[in-house]
Amino acid sequence: MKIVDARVIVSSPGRNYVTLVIEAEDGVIGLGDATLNGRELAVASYLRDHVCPLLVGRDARRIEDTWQYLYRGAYWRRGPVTMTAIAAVDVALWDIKGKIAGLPVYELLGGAARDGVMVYCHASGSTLDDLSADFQGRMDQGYLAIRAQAAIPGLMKTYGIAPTDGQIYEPASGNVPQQDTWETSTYLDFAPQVMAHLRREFGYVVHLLHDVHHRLTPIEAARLGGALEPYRMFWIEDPTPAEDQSAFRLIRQHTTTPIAVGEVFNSIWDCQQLITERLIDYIRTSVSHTGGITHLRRVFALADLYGVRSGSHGAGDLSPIAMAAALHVDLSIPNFGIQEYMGHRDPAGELFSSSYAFRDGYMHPGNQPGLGVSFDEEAAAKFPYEPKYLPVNRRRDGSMHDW
Ligand code: GCO
Ligand code: MG
Repeated sequence: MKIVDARVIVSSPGRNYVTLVIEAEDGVIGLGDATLNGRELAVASYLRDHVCPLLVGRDARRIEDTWQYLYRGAYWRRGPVTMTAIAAVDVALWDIKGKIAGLPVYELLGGAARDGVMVYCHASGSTLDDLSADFQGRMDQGYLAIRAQAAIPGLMKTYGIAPTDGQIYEPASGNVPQQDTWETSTYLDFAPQVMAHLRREFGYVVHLLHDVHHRLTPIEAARLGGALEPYRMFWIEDPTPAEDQSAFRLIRQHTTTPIAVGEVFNSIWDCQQLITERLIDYIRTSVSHTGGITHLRRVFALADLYGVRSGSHGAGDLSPIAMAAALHVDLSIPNFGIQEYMGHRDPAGELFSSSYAFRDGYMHPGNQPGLGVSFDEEAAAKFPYEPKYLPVNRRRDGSMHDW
């Protein structure tokens, strides 16, 4: 079954999504998510200019060979742009394979290893009272695990806090990223107070998570982990910039708070040391930024050998196609841990429809052949690309701080 067309659609129904549509003979369509938040057009060009022309005429059934062809065949390997592009092709080909077989993708991956996939959502607030209200609302919706972030007193703006008008917290529109201020000492004093507050108000019935967004040094992360131990966190996420993998040895020596890392990783090599030295508890690599279903399964298989569980990134910048693909993988692997789920806001629903569903804290990808997602190209044309960026961080002295 030959690929007859491969096209890239960049749309902005509220936020930017890059969608790869692969068309095989007999009109079978496969969808892949190629969204790289804030760098969308780089992946679109990589696909349009360098990958799509190579796909036409290839056998759509040969997923592994196509993956190897795009990865080994390119002199310049890895990196977020390349691996997001390969991911989109890979996921689209799994979608096609499922449709040809008449089976949901998780059946092709070995079948369901669990009945549902536990997901965590976000709760945030500009004050602790706002956070409590949001947290309560999430518990009422049935979530069993909640990531909590609160605005740090004294800082102009804290990333990850949704405005109270119900809007999302990013991305800002415009040609230049918004600038936030960061002050580690204030954060380190405040974060344990936030978790103490939530445990006091809501007890220990739901799992509590927190994202540090790569802001700390290893010894600061060790201090945070220690300070949070009484609140029995499910995890702290991205405590330090993780390209320095050996730094996690130091964090590990000081705390039993579980650690999750990996949403910005693109390949198994980025997390090899973290996994094989058991320096983390959850690996957060995602289907759309880590080379697709084919490569993500390899990462999770390595993690399984070392007792590390999956905890894939699933923020709103990953389109419903990526979300569906993640759920098929999550359902089928032995070492699933948890899946992030932020959901998608209208008008995204005018473009994407999906068969996955949430109930009582768990999600299921549905049983439609393939991924179970459809994409309306005509509707997408109504929402052209808009430049949107994540904010940047400077310290009070004006120097740039880590993301
Ligand atoms: C998360 C993430 C997001 C990212 C965003 C970047 O854990 O959900 O850290 O908040 O910042 O997905 O594109
Ligand atoms: Mg994160």
